[in-house]
Amino acid sequence: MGSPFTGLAFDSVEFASLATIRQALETRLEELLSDTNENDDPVSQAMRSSVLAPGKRIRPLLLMLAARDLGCTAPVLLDLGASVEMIHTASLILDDLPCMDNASMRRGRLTVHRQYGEDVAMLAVVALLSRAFGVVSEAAGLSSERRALMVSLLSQAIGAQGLVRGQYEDLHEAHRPRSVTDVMTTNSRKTGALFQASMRMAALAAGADRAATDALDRVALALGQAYQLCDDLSDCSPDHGKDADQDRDKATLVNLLGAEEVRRLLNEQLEEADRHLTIVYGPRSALGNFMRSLFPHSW
Ligand code: GRG
Repeated sequence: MGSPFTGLAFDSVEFASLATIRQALETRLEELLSDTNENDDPVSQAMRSSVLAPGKRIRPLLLMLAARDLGCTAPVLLDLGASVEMIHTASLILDDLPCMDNASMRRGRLTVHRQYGEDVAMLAVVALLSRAFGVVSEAAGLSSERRALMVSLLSQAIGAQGLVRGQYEDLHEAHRPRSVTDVMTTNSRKTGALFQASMRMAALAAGADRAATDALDRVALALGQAYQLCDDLSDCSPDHGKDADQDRDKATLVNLLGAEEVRRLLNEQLEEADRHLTIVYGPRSALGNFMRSLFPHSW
């Protein structure tokens, strides 16, 4: 297996640009998904092609920048980031299936089930989740207690009260009349949960104290809300690689409140995220810059 931070000595990560960190993550993802000689079967191909397709890598970058700016530059950050990206990609593959959003395009490519069939797509989801948990449980340089805590965080973020519940609500309740609070709770489960797990993993990896961990929690949840609000407005880093107009008949906040009010709520969430970020890192941080880059029309 290759070096955990191929092409980049990790102590230089302290000063590395976002582009360099992103590239190191891509390389690590490739390594982690190609580490046996027997991975030319359709499921392995589907895993690689979906994960290595051009995603924005928001969750791993949040994790890596949050930990690095707390003083942790351990190579294991790449593995933790890669595992979160595998879980996120698994959720996208499942979300795209005919029984869910029935999407044909994702990340600029045909969705996995369109390319490989539904059976392969579902098996790739299971295998990606399994690979992600394997990577975290074997992560070098972390105590077994921290590894176990991270596995537990991820399992809760995905599980019946996390992404899974958010997805269920989205599928079964979004076409009925809903309150603003209900929509925001679903958004938090669909998006906030994995942002939060990423930030908590960063805090654990860096050995952050309670105050910093709590502040990062608040950042993650506000960011999750902001990201969904922005998505509703189709206003942030537009993902041209997926099917358009999937939300037309849904109880989104734009449909419930109108675009102007949603813009106000968006600014409120971004201010909340910024306030808590400043508590941890001060007014100028790489994480803050990255966060702002996700909302180009809102700063
Ligand atoms: C198998 C982990 C797992 C979960 C099962 C299917 C499901 C439950 C959850 C899906 C929830 C879902 C689709 C949430 C949307 C999250 C979201 C904001 C997706 C878009 O994320 P971006 O913009 O996409 O970061 P890229 O492609 O850039 O990574």
